[in-house]
Amino acid sequence: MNATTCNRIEAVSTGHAIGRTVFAVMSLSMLSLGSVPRVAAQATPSFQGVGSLVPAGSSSASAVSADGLVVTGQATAPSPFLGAAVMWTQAGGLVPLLLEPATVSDFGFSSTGISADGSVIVGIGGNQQVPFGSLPWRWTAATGLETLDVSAAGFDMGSAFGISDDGVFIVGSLNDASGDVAFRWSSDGGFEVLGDLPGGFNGRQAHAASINGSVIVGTGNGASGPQAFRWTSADGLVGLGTLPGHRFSGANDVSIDGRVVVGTSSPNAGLEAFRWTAAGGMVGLGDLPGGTFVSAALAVSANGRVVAGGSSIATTAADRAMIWTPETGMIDLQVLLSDELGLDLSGWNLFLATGVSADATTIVGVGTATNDQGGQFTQGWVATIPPFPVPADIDDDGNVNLADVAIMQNLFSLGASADLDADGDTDLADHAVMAAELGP
Ligand SMILES: [Ca+2]
Ligand SMILES: [Ca+2]
Ligand SMILES: [Ca+2]
Repeated sequence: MNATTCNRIEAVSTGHAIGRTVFAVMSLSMLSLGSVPRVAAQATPSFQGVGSLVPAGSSSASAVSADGLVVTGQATAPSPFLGAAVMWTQAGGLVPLLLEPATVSDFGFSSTGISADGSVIVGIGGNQQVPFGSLPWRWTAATGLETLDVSAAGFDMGSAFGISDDGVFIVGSLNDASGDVAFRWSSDGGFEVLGDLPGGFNGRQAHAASINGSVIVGTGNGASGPQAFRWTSADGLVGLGTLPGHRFSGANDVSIDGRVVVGTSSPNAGLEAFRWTAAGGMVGLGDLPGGTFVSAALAVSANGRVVAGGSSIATTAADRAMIWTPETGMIDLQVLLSDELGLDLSGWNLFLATGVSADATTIVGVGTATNDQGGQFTQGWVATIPPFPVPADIDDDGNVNLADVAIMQNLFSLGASADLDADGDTDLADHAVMAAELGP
């Protein structure tokens, strides 16, 4: 929302005609934006494995573009390579992303993040340059896979864990004998070290960034150990604490507007997924029935309302992919896909959801599939589901008011879902719903 719109909304924030007036303001503002185009959600639910690069090879999916059409991950690579980062599309299938000229890799390459438009992929790689460690890398169609020059920042090794939606800022950690620092990197600005929380030991990692890299989340050093942080240039690293009674936490993803952070919190052993907002603090997301009490949040939709990860149903580990929304709580994704949406998942066990598209109608992850010989092998997968409705009370504070309007308008301007009528797009009809909820 621009300042003018903001002021106008504040100026009409009292009185009987609030809903109608705000709606009028929003409508004008939206028309001036030219109705940000959004790729409509795939109408038909679907599920498929991403396959493998070599016979009987394994694969995994780690992230997906905003429109759900480009998936990245890693896979067993053709000899002499061990593991390759991969890109998957419906038309192109699984394609390896390799250093050019290709170099035999001692440890393999894996991807961790993808820009909103799918044009930039980042990850972690080891090769003969770094025989005992890893380097952050960046891939585009134009440049191929290139490692970032960590020596320019005075370090030996590093890892890229994520990228801003606009593809400009890569985030991760830089490592040397003295420990790790969290960084953000851009081609214009190079490496920028993000600092640390007060106290603690080494181990700082930036894991994800908001749309333009202005908010970065990850794991820093609290006085009692690893702690989730949220970084802005104005405030630096700010610790997000832990769930009550816990000691450790880590943040794994952030909404497009930087408002919602998800991750895991831990007492000592075990984990619980959390969702954090400035207003509500850190809230535990629970656990799927069965097994032990274990859950982890790895990804969040652009609007911060759909969380993806894993939880335990039978063992002591996260052995089943889950998604969570404020309205539904934690859902067993395999049950949703097979029992409720009627998809054929025979032979599959989905054990982790690792990424979601902007509107969370595409979900990617890792599971085990059964091959022709009846053996189990690890494989990445892509599922599409209908959109979850977004309530007018977007910030879940129990009231529909101008704070929700502001969030909705900001999400809309950023191209994220504020799909209040759950028809797969965000447009004036959704703003009409909001206006009606605001009341006369
Ligand atoms: Ca459980
Ligand atoms: Ca609200
Ligand atoms: Ca809609």
